[in-house]
Amino acid sequence: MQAPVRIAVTGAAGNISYALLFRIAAGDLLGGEQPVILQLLEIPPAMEALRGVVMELEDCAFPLLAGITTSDDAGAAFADADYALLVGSKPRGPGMERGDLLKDNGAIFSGQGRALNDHAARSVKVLVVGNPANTNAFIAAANAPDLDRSQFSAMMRLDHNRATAHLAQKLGIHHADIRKMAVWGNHSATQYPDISHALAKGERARDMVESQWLEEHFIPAIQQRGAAVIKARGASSAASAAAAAIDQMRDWALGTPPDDWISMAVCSDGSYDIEPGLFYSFPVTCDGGRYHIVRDLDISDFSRRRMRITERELQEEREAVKGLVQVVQS
Ligand code: NAX
Repeated sequence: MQAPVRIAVTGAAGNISYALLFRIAAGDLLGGEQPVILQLLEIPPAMEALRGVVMELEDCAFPLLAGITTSDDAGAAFADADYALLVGSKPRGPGMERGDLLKDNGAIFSGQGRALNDHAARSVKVLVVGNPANTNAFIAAANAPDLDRSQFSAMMRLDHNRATAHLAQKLGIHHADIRKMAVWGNHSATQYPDISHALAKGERARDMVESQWLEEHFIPAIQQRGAAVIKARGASSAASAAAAAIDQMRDWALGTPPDDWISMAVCSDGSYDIEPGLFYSFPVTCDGGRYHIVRDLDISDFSRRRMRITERELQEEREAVKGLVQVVQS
């Protein structure tokens, strides 16, 4: 057996974690040979609920689960962590403005960025799930000066998986037969799910669908899918979000399949003329534990307009938290 790796999860008593932790402990993230230690972070009012989750994890007697720690202190939860999944965040309360939500979560993620900087393994990979995920990743990375920004990403895999499944349904094929889906930008209703480069059984998917379906059905359906799940289920996506978190972190750590890519929000290096420094979703390939933004894709005017809209939203979000990031950095 290999030495255990340490996986920190925040918001560990929440809905997504209730699906996520059991799959990590079962070996779905890093494979059936890799023991894991779960380091769980919660806020004090949720520690009792977390105790119940830990009891259930123990009751599963997972062969790969080598230990569990719980804490309400980010430094303790991130100590020597090889992977960190930042799921916990403050939900939008009644009458709360989007700007307030950005600021409240900004405070959480700046503190967690500092704690990762000071306590995590130097090679830690950090996946931000908690919303607003892209800007939270931007804040956490900005507060971790000793870590590289390429060690942070925000989750876009749920959007990517939704888009892949939706296109496959339209074409009447299995979703495994779709490759090279791309979702650009922010994890929000401005995201741009893009089938321009997608292949369906190796053929150009764009040639198989009508423009009207694309513009009036596909793009809005993916942008609004989270809201549709809430409307139907009375609660936000949890199991599918956990599955996407596993998919994104696993592919980042172990590599993307040959001849395919995934969508991942990472620190922009200026590719596709997206402002450097924003945490923007690009198509990426991964190998050796690193991601590489896919280069030189042809971008139509139709796509460019949509990529700009979601970039502008990220710029606005960054403006809303600017003071906080500057204060923390100074
Ligand atoms: P829940 O409200 O069920 O759980 C969140 C948990 O985080 C709670 O147990 C809470 O006590 C904890 N928490 C709050 N502040 C914390 C802090 N400072 N440190 C540690 N833990 C803290 O939400 P859940 O349904 O699990 O969703 C979690 C987050 O994922 C939300 O922000 C949600 O909006 C976001 N999502 C992101 C998605 C994405 O694709 N990026 C999709 C699914 C989901 O909507």
